[in-house]
Amino acid sequence: MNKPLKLLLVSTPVGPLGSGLGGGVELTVLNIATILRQRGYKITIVAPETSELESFSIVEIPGILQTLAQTQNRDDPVILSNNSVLTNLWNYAIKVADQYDIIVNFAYDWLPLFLTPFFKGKLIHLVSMSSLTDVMDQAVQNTIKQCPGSIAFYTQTQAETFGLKGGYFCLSSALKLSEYHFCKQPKNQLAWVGRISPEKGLEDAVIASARTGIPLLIMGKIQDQDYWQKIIQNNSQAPIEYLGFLSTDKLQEQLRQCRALVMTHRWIEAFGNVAIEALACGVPVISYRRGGPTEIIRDGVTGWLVEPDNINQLVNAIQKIDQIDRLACRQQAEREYSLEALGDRIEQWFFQVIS
Ligand code: HBI
Repeated sequence: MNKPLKLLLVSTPVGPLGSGLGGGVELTVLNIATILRQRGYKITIVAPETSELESFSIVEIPGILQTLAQTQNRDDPVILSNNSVLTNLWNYAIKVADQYDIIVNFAYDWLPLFLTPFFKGKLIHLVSMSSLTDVMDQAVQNTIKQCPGSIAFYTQTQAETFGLKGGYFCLSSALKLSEYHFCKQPKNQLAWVGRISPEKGLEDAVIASARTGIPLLIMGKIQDQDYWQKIIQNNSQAPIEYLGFLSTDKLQEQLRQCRALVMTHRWIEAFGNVAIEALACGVPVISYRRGGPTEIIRDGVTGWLVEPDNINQLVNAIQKIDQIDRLACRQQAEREYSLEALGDRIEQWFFQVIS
């Protein structure tokens, strides 16, 4: 590589980096920035004000946070409030675009997708969720038609929810394996990790915990307080413990001591970063056979995939979790989800786009 490429990473407008509001995409931005800086790229991150991301300096942009796409109806119009941080983020990107070789968008929003053709082939997108609204589906399809290869998804399953046949890239995901420590002998407890919001289906894991009598550690940001309160009221006997939204180190410290991670999502999870965090600690994953986790978990080898929304099958899988070899879980993470593997996939994508 002659001179190092200059990259601008434009973060999600739903919350500052480090707040947990951005869910899995916060970890994705950090991992991509980390591996590419290691490979000599010049990284600039632009994100809502008060964002923090380890040692990365961030261009902080003010404005009203964007409505969560997963709370919208399928036929909702595009929302762009006055002084929207999304608009402000992209006004900034337009202003500085000529200083960068590649601009990577992490927002699941109409505006950056619509702008793609005006950025002369240097604006590319990681779409962070499955299909949710007609207006986003249309924007994704148009962008791929006008600028083939400019969109990447985490998984094939996720891409298919947009009715796509090709013209896109699948990045999968990754994590810093050195931050996750293998645990051979767990305590008699289960883990549930994620944004506490209706699309994540926490109530099913709580009911499974009550039925098996195995304590359930719950970790993640409470995004929908009413939803959380309802779960507590409806399951007062369940042996659950809420540990809050934890840093990666504190999260893995708790997660590694669990017999399994339970994934009970209602929606088609685009990937499921929490699944590879569990595998990296040697924790098997029990998940609904829906979305990204179906491409991560080796059924019967590194966890169990069960019929979606079937709590009986969830309970059965929990009761046979000891059949899974915890070391095999860690080894899968090392093979498929290292930062190096992600770095290779990202560079493949970049070179496809640049050439
Ligand atoms: N909603 N409108 C919108 N834009 C985003 O970028 C967005 C979102 N909802 C959730 C989200 N991003 C992140 O939590 C992803 O990691 C899923």
